Amino acid sequence: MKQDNILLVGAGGQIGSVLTEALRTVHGADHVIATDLRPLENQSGPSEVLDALNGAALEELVKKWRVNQIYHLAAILSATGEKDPMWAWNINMTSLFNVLEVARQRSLNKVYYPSSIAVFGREAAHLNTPQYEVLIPETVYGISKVAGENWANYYYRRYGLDVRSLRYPGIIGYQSLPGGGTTDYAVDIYHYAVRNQPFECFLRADTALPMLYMADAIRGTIELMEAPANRLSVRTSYNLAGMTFTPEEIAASIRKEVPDFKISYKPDFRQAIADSWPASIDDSAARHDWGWKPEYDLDAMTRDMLLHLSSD
Ligand code: NAD
Ligand code: AKB
Repeated sequence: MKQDNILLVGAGGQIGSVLTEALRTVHGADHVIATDLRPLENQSGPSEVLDALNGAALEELVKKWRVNQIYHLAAILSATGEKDPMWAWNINMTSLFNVLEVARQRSLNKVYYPSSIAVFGREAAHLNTPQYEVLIPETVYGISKVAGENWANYYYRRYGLDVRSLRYPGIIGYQSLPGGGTTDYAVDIYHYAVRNQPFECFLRADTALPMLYMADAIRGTIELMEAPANRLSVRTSYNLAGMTFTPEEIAASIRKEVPDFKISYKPDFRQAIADSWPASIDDSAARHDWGWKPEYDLDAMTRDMLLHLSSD
């Protein structure tokens, strides 16, 4: 069997840094090339500097490393994107087109492109949001993800390019810090808890959002990418669920381990973004097609987060 050479774009981010190491374990460290805007430190395999807006530079790296799969993780997330919508749109779309075009022109095997629960807006069902639902997002980030999912589907149908995608909920992990999203509070809160500091939450106490532990997100991503192509019925992006909780519920879960933990609430502009997103999503298509099943619930995640952050 031909050895895969995998290039990650945006490998220095919250998910990319963890996914890079997981892919190196599966495919061999020398066959996973991590790239980002700035030099990446503490790498166990090759890394390069790449601005994904530069399609020629991306193609050079694909040739240099004989790449046959790209994981495209670079994006401007929901909260940062609202500060400069045209800049965010340009980065999210131009980088995607550069990845899709080099993959098409050089006949790469597979492309991974994460989407988000940000594709949904207030018109979508708030609870158990279906796979096929009206998509009227209210952030430039969500608009770019709806467009991106449709371009993924277009490249699959028109050119036969094997693009695969998951609509991640908010991802929570101890290994890395989040990069400008609306769900970031659910990572930050654990860092305050292990330092015994009170936490001020930028969302209201009762704001329920879909979330997923990093270990599940990484396993799900690799399982999707390894699934036989003929099992995949969704070529836009699969809904992926793990758990749902509010800020007051995650604080209560932390209090089971850190009884004195204190939280206060000061909602800002991110509240409106969160209010436009579902509280929970239906991932039965992912479960049916390629066997998706999350392992962590809120309390299991809290124990694991606090264990790892306390030992740092
Ligand atoms: P992040 O912001 O932590 O990391 C993104 C990385 O992309 C950063 O390291 C950044 O330097 C890099 N980047 C930005 N512009 C670039 C460019 N022009 N060229 C090359 N690299 C560039 O994001 P993340 O949380 O790791 O998310 C990864 C992907 O997963 C994104 O597409 C995001 O939309 C998606 N996603 C993430 C979450 C989550 O909760 N983290 C949820 C849903 C979807
Ligand atoms: C964000 O909050 O922007 C991301 C996401 C859910 O896409 N974490």
